[in-house]
Amino acid sequence: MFVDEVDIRVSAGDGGRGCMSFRREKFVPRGGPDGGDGGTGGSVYIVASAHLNTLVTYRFHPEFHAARGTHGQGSNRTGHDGDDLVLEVPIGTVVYERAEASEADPGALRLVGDLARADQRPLVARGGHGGRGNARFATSTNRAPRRAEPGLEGERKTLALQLKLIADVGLVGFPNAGKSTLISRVSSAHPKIADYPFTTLTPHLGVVSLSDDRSFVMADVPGLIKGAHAGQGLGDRFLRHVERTKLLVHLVDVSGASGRDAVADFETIRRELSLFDEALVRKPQLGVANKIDALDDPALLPRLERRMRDFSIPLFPISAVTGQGVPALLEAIWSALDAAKAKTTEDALVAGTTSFE
Ligand SMILES: Nc1nc2c(ncn2[C@@H]2O[C@H](COP(=O)(O)OP(=O)(O)OP(=O)(O)O)[C@@H](O)[C@H]2O)c(=O)[nH]1
Ligand SMILES: [Mg+2]
Repeated sequence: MFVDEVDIRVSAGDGGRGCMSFRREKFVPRGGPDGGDGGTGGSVYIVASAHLNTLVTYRFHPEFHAARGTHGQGSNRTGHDGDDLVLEVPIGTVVYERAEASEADPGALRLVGDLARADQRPLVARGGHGGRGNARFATSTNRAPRRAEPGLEGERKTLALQLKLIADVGLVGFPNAGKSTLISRVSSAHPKIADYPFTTLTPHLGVVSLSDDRSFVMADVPGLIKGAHAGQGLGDRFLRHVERTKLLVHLVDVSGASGRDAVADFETIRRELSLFDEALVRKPQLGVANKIDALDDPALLPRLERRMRDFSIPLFPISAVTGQGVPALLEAIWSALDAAKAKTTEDALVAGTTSFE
């Protein structure tokens, strides 16, 4: 089960109580104060782990508590600190804190951390400090303080976790365009393929290997239709998985079997992408005319090519079923990725930063 959005509640441990106690010793009539401090409560951390690829475990288990600090004791014994709690999430998870929600308002989100790299580990709820024991309150004028503090409460938070897959290339297009057929041909990913729309209900990642140890990760994103940004079809909820890709591959069905015009399909999807986020259409893009084995209007290809050229998008005719044109497409994807990487590096240099990846 693929789960890419979930709310969880985390509570850090409360601090232990400070102790009030006085020394009792044989032959010492009045011992001084010896109440120890309470221990600190455990904190909650979230860590990005390469071993996970969905948030599904949190769907069924959304409440987490770190251990509390134990209370201080006599003879100046400090309470034990509570153990921290570390929750693992897949790399690519974005962690938000949700403001107090009400029935009408689901609560505004504040970004806590974007876990794009393994082992990033933000603190999400801090454990409470332990209270001070009465030994701490002794002064020259008050040698027998009858005062100790309670521990402080640990932080309690509602977090919204959102997974954004990390792929180099995102495949976008209408349902039935052949996205899943292509990814299963070029990688070992095997999403369901069938001759009806919305076959693929969740994103799939595939590693595409080329000669000379070159490889990249491709994401098959469930089909988009007109009105996706307003929730039509599966809506645009999966589009955030292509937000981080360096390149979009826009697949269009040119077989004519859909009964729609391929050029209009291209324009529709482009519009849906820009309505979701203008930055998506500014990404480098490649166009793919799929199903050329079943092309019945030869005039369609030049027409589509011309329209894509208006946006500087090159067009690659392929058949995901027979494999025709696929090697050339993969090489073009590789070159475009290379160019995109070089550009990121250049931008980073221009911006004067030295820490680019
Ligand atoms: N003739 C022909 N049929 C193809 C080609 N590529 C895909 N198909 C067929 O088109 C249908 C849809 O393919 P899918 O790969 O499931 O399409 P999709 O884009 O993943 O569709 P959704 O998951 O619904 O968004 C299947 O019946 C495929 O066999 C092709 O190159 N030529
Ligand atoms: Mg599919």
